[in-house]
Amino acid sequence: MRTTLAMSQTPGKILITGGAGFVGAHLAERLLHDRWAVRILDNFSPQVHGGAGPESLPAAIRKECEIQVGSVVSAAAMERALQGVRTVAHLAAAVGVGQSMYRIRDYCRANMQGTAQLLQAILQLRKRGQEPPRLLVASSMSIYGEGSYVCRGCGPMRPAPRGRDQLERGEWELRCPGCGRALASEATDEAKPADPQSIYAIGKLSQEQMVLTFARAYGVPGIALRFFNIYGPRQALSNPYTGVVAIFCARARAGEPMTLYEDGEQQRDFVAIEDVVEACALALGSEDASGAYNIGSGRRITIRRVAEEVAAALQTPARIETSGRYRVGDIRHCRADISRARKELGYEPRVGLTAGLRQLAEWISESAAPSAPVANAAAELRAYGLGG
Ligand code: UD2
Repeated sequence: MRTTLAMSQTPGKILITGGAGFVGAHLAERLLHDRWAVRILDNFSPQVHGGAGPESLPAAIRKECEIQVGSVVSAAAMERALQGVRTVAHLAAAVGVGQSMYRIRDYCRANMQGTAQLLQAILQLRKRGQEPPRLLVASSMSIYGEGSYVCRGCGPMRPAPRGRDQLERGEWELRCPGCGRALASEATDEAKPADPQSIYAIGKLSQEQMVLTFARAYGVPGIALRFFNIYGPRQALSNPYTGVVAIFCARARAGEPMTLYEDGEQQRDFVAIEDVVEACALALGSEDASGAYNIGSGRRITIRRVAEEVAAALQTPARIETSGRYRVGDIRHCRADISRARKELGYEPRVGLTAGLRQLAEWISESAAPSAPVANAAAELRAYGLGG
């Protein structure tokens, strides 16, 4: 049975770290609507915000949230941000998977050190009599590495990632180590052991484990939401290290081809920001949610199909190129098994990809969303020997 916070109860003050980011700002709007008092701590990283500050945030957030500009790695900023809060949604993170492989120190600092600072600051305030807050941390499907698979001959498989020689040969699918058959991908549930394949993913796994371990030790609820591939309005299109949907939109708008890595038949689980925010609100409103939950759509789609859907949503005759190139560390297929979130949080994704991309396209056409070319991210990966 699920227990939710009683409607008469005011939910109190929440701190959203990274509250000016894509997920954070959508969550802030939703929680304002649900009568939370929302405080944001964000460093307005230029890679995400293009040099803009709080003035660029939606009006409701500017008017109704308390916005503190600062970094999660600063003890003083963190302690200030935590004053009087009953709940923390820890979303602040550096989020470029490829970039994490050559800016290792920056990523460890923002993601691991930032989380350490959050937890340390909570203990500082506890010494002064403030109850430790409930904790929700943004985790990621990246912690799984490859998704779950099955071999028709040998049964369920959790294969090791593809080696560089396999990628060099252009053999994209995973094969059964026993009989050599191509493996079929299956939904991945939370019991799959973690197998992170990037510094970013190691950081996400550490954040999740740090928060859940801390929560258990100090007797507060701790929740990690493992987000799959999120997309939607206000995604930072100019950030070349963001996800494939943003990259495809930026390229199509700039009249450049959308480039498919590998053969374009790799599969992912794309989840609309609206569904992600609903999952967060459900988790925050639940009295007994704890531990890790997959948050995706539960549906698989190929990247080629995503490119076609983006072109249709933007109503552009965009070119789609199959490059045969690859990125070291990319997985082949991963889709969420969302049974646990369904059962324990009451989560039910509602926005299909076509409708979700239409919302994204509307935002792009209404706003002056920047359309920077994104070629440099791929070039940087190649310069470090991380792309083929
Ligand atoms: C990574 C993380 C995920 C999340 C996401 C944020 C992993 C396994 N997952 O997911 O947790 O943080 O990044 O964006 O690390 N692709 C193209 N053309 C392009 C760009 C990408 O074909 O121009 C392909 C890419 O090879 C991959 C798929 O699109 O197969 C998705 O790539 P992505 O970077 O959007 O996200 P993904 O799944 O690596």
